Amino acid sequence: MVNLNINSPALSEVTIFISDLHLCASRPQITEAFLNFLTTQAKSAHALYILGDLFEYWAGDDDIDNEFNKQIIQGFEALAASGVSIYLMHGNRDFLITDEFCRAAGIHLISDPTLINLHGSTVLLSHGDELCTDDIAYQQFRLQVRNKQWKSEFLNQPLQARKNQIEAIRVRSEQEKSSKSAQIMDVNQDAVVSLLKQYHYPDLLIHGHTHRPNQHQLPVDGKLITRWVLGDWYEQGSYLVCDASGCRNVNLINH
Ligand code: LP5
Ligand code: MN
Repeated sequence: MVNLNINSPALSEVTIFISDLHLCASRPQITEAFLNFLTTQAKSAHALYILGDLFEYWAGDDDIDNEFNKQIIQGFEALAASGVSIYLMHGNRDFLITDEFCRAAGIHLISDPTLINLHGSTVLLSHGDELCTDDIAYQQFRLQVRNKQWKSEFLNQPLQARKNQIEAIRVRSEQEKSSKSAQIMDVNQDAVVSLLKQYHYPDLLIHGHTHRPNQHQLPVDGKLITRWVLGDWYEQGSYLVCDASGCRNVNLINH
């Protein structure tokens, strides 16, 4: 079990959770909204948690010199220098991020799932893709690409060759998604319950991936557990903000 020894925030402090930003050079408005978010809302937080899919895709840490990526890294560096703790979890798009990127950006890489303590509540964090167990084709793909040897062989190829392969997989993924039902691409209730039991019934579960921002109440063995689902940043930025009195989803305007 991954149980992170992260300092719980003081009573007056807020913690922010985001995921599924899918940042890329071809969506400049979202990039601008995100860089602006880092200097405003995120800057006033105790900690910022990014629960996966920060980037549209990540082909390897040797891409940190890319102009677009540099801009994002600088945004994080400034936020970290201002005293905000930044935590990043892998998503299905950017699980090839490793220490080099995190060091440059001043980010702490955390495992999926990670359990934290927030004002006395236990909070389980996950990207959420592993909970979509009805999506058999995706879970098989996931098993293959998360394999250590497979990753190392993939990373041994030139950067551009990797990007070309990822683009091809993106096309295939979009084709396959168009014939999958919405239900197949959502989390499986049994998988959620099993994870919550494994982590000893946390008060909250926060995840992204499904792009269905919502708050669900789930009774598990007599305990009512809240499952927060984070929104994506395709059309509009959004974040979950938690303080000692609770959590709420906030949409960003004006990007
Ligand atoms: O991301 P999202 O939400 O759009 O879709 C996901 C699942 N798709 C993926 C694929 C990623 O979007 C693209 C790859 C990311 C880069 C990873 C870097 C390193 C890997 C490099 C590999 C060479 O995760 C999608 C889910 C959906 O979430 C909802 O949960 O349904 O899953 C799929 O669509 C997967 C397909 O069902 C199976 C794909 C088989 C591809 C086989 C490879 C084909 C040959 C490629 C040529 C080189
Ligand atoms: Mn995802």
